Amino acid sequence: MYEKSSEEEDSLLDINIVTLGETSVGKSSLTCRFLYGKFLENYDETIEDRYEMNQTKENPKYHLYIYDTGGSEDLKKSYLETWIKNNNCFLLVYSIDDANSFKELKANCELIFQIKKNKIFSIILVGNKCDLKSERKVTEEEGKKFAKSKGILFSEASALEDFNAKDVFFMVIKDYLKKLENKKNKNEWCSCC
Ligand SMILES: Nc1nc2c(ncn2[C@@H]2O[C@H](COP(=O)(O)OP(=O)(O)OP(=O)(O)O)[C@@H](O)[C@H]2O)c(=O)[nH]1
Ligand SMILES: [Mg+2]
Repeated sequence: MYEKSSEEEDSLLDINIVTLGETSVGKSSLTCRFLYGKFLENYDETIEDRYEMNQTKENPKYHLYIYDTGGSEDLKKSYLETWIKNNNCFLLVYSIDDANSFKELKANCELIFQIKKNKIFSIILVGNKCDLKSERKVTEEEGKKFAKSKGILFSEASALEDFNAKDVFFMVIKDYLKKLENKKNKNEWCSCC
């Protein structure tokens, strides 16, 4: 286990990723792929699971927290705004065989922009279950077009086939770190803000 010095401890950054999306779209399956490299065979409805990723020598710069949320209406009614307020990276997950799961995410995306306003945050739209080719209801183009219109990242993925499942987490982390770096550079050059 990599031991941090007290100086490093102070300078560590918190990256809080939250998975959002309708029930059964594969939020927990993607999370499990990212954390453990495994596919969840049995469906188990989530309420809220919190994971903390151990620091490694290769990744000593940030604390990574993942909040895997449940997609039920009751949970979202009670907690959606809190999940948005408390986190800075968002994995908006829909399932490519479920048009409604894509439609619902559009509203969630708007809400993130409203709540986070001028704060630094990053969003990736994830079209999961892209292995279900014959059951596809949402085209890749539709996902890309919506993401482009909002200036957010986009990727299709399959937790089952381990296709882009880990990459979607790395993409959102990288984008968030880039935004923080840009802000820092801007502040160093501009004395008025
Ligand atoms: N074919 C296919 N099935 C998947 C994939 N990802 C998840 N599933 C299946 O979809 C079902 C729901 O997956 P979960 O990961 O539990 O979904 P969730 O979004 O966490 O659901 P809630 O916790 O209820 O909000 C399970 O039966 C998974 O095995 C995928 O990439 N492809
Ligand atoms: Mg779940």
